[in-house]
Amino acid sequence: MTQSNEVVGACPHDCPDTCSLVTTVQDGRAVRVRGNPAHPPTDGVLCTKVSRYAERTHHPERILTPLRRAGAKGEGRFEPIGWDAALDEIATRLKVIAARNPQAILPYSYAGTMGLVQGESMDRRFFHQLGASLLDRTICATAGGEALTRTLGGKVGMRVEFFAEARLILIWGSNSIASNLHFWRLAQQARRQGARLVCIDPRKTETADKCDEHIALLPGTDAALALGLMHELIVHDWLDHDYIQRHTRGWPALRERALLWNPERVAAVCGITADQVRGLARAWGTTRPAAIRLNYGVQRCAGGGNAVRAIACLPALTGAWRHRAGGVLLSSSGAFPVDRAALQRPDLLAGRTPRTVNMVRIGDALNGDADALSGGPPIEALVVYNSNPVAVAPESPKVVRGFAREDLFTVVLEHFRTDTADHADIVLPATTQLEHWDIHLAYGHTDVLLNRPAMAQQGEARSNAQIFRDLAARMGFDAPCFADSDEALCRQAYGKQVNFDELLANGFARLKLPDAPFAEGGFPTASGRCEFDSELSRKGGDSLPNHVPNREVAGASAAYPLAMISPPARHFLNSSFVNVQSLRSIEGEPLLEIHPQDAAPRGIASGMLVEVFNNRGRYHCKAEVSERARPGVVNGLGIWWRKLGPRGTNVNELTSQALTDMGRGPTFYDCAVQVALAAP
Ligand SMILES: Nc1nc2c(c(=O)[nH]1)N[C@H]1C(S)=C(S)[C@@H](COP(=O)(O)OP(=O)(O)OC[C@H]3O[C@@H](n4cnc5c(=O)[nH]c(N)nc54)[C@H](O)[C@@H]3O)O[C@H]1N2
Ligand SMILES: Nc1nc2c(c(=O)[nH]1)N[C@H]1C(S)=C(S)[C@@H](COP(=O)(O)OP(=O)(O)OC[C@H]3O[C@@H](n4cnc5c(=O)[nH]c(N)nc54)[C@H](O)[C@@H]3O)O[C@H]1N2
Ligand code: SF4
Ligand SMILES: [Mo]
Repeated sequence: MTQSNEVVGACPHDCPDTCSLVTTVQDGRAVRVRGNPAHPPTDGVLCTKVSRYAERTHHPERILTPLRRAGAKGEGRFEPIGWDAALDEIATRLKVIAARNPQAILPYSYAGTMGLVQGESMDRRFFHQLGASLLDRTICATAGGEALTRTLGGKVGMRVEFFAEARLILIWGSNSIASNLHFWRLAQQARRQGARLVCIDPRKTETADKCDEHIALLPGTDAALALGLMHELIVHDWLDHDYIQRHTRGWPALRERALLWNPERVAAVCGITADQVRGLARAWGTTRPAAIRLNYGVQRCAGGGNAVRAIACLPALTGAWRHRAGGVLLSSSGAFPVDRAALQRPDLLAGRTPRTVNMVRIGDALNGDADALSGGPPIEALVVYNSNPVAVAPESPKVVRGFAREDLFTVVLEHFRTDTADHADIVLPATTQLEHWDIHLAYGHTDVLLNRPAMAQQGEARSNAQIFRDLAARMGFDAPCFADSDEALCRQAYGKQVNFDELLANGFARLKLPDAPFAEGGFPTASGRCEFDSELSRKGGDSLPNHVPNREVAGASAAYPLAMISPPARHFLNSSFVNVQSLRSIEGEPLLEIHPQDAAPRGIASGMLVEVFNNRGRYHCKAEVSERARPGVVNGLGIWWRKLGPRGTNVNELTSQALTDMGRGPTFYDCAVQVALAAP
């Protein structure tokens, strides 16, 4: 007889929607994963990717035993070994290095799972006890996060559900249909009730197709556009003087700056028309309620922090915050009362202050760059989990060279033989979300989710937390916190701030938050006001938001005249799912979108193999001649696994390790290239 049951969990992926999942398990195998109809933000719907989560979990290429390298680094030849042998070898190697200097050991992790337990608990305790180098986890959101903190006081903003009531929605730097599907459903609801949707994005995305207007500005020019909107708000007096006076700081200075940005100047910088600037300003100045869904696409360039600061000022100028359907939302993660000290135990450092390595600069760090190493020792051992840096980190020629170092000891905890796992000395099989406990926050809504294991661990896979518990035991770490089970860690994540019984019963719990957080001001900044003028920014020079041009502006270099952006693919999640055949079939192959005007002089037609290059590297892919690209800008779509791309590279071959103006973030979309037909 078949045994069938349903288990409620949480989507682990780095996506603002953090869906509640219902997994159907038959005879110990997950057969179906669907969206939980009882969870309002999920509303019974999942994206195409995660509806294939069972296919990913039971994939024939899942790593199910520990492996030891049997070929050259990067070759991907391994032999299975037992857990005891694997753990002994790792502990022996780490002990030798730690005896000399534990800072020569670097953990490298990101949000392969956003779970607090499998992402930032026992692992952190382990590395804190060891005294290993700290990792600055900057690869995604820190520029925007820092900018929001300087302006609004934290990663806080509108409640996502109220976008459905807005009359005007600016979708700014986001391909919501691809990367924030559940917000898009709310935006459509608003549109059915008469709202106008405007998409601000250099690329004509599928989201832009469905909006009322698309403003295809040049990459990295968003702050100029925001300043231009302010200019028009001032000139036409579309300002809420009472709100500005009571709830903001620094208006006279910002006003003076904005008056330098008339629509003609903005149009020239942004590569759009002055009428587009005027029209958008009129809409923002005269429509109520008006809301901005800002996303991380705007902050992956030299001035990304300033761009987010400038945009985040707009709602206060018009008093948009007065209405629950007005304001801005970039991230809601600051609303979650996570007890990180309990989970991560920084006290285990016991007064030691290891150096910090910025994950964006892993290429430089592994190649001995003193600045990237923060003056500390060379990296001798790397422990990678929840991330695929060989594919996702910028300037891959250097990243690959670093991972190929024969004197580097690399451990990778993974589900699959990614480009990174191929460079490991030891690979450890990790469980997926269907096989372990976890607890979640979200950055696109405000519910806490619990993930219960739906089925047994597959093969010999162990959860990340279990692996670090086992390693801690091998290293002789005997503090009681190294014995906490995964379920106990779930209970520690929020302490008494969230009712765990409610989570056990429903799988989710709502945080109690006001509908309109800043209707009466009360921003969590030092001044309690929306800070146009920020003390924190003053330390870095300019205390007001400004337009900071890209380092690699379109058209500025004769050798590399095109600007390239590289947004993620709809049917992948960063580099996850690239190996799931049904999804790869939808995505097809790595593509470069190029406008007909840029393709014609280069003799490029759709389907031709092109070489995209700059002084950092060369990348081959198929061209798609398309008006989805604007003139002067090419779109390198998706973070493919290198080994699945033509000639074994991906788009990060070209991106740079330069950092943003705030938050030490990456500048993936600030990248000048040239494109030519590839030699056969
Ligand atoms: N399907 C899918 N969903 C995802 C992901 C994925 O890989 N696939 N990744 C997840 C992750 S890690 C994150 S951080 C979020 C990202 O979420 P978003 O930041 O919303 O990312 P995208 O949807 O790629 O939207 C970014 C958009 O910004 C545009 N853009 C690029 N440069 C600029 C610029 O200078 N100005 C403006 N205005 N726009 C610009 C790009 O063309 C792109 O359409 O999505 C998450 N969701
Ligand atoms: N050119 C370019 N590069 C980019 C971006 C871009 O837009 N353009 N986007 C950037 C952004 S926003 C981000 S967030 C980064 C994302 O980069 P990463 O955080 O590296 O994300 P993924 O590529 O999804 O890789 C996550 C890996 O974690 C593994 N994993 C998942 N769950 C678990 C688990 O429970 N245990 C273990 N051990 N492993 C697990 C998955 O199998 C997967 O291989 O990429 C960045 N890189
Ligand atoms: S990736 Fe995003 S949209 Fe898809 S199931 Fe997960 S949380 Fe939901
Ligand atoms: Mo991200």
